[in-house]
Amino acid sequence: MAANNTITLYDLQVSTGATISPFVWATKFAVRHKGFDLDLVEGGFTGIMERTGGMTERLPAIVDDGKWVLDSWGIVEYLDETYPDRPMLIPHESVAVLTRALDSWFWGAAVGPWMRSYCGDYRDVCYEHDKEYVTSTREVILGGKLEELQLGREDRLPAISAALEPLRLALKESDFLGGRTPNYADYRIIGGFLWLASLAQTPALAADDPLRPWVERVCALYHGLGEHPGLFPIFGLEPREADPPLFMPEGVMGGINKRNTGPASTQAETKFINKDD
Ligand SMILES: N[C@@H](CCC(=O)N[C@@H](CS)C(=O)NCC(=O)O)C(=O)O
Repeated sequence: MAANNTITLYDLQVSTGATISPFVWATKFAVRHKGFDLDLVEGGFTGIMERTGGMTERLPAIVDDGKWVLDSWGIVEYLDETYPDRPMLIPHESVAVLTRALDSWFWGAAVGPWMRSYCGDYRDVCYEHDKEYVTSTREVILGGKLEELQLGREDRLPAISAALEPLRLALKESDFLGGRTPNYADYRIIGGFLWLASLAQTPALAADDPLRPWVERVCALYHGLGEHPGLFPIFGLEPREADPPLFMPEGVMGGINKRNTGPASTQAETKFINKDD
């Protein structure tokens, strides 16, 4: 049992003091969801091995009453297995399956493309002593000079915003991805938004993006866990004339949101299919 109801978490921060790692963000929320207090061990990208006494070169890692647990997903499994009497992060096995799918889609649709649009900012916001390491490793991963790769991002950001429609649709009728209350799916996805907010020098999403209330709702949890003063605004992208819509207007939604309530509800669609205008 966590001593003093507190779990130690190794953080991964930038020069503003904000957490950068999406996995660490998700883990911060996960620990608080279980009702534990956080004891943060601060630090940046270099020196993780030294800080953790050789336990890991990747973060997050937690220490619960002397027990080390590595990996964000491993930590969630550990917390639910060890503390089943506290609120569950994965309240049903289907949440694990669907969260894996959602997370994978979100990285492909948003986090990856945002990384290529903000990789210079990512390096610039790091601690001075981390910049050389972050530049050399990320230039290998991304295959180019960071400041060159992010050039022209204003042409790419609208399409990344538009690609988030499945998330907007999921949250249209629900306060959280967990339904009436949040679960690990919310924390996993907010991790990506907070990662962006830790570094973005220009907004990525429209000020009136329908996702904004959910982002703000999750960030406000646990006494404003996601409202660190070092974060930058991610809402406020101004669409240019030739840009595609940053999000779909109300009513233009398919899939589960388009309910068949009888022939009257499908009349317009049937006319369209039969081309009889
Ligand atoms: N599968 C791991 C991934 C953790 C990971 O890649 N963390 C990154 C930060 S986002 C890290 O520690 N990077 C250290 C480095 O780049 O040297 C998890 O989910 O915890």
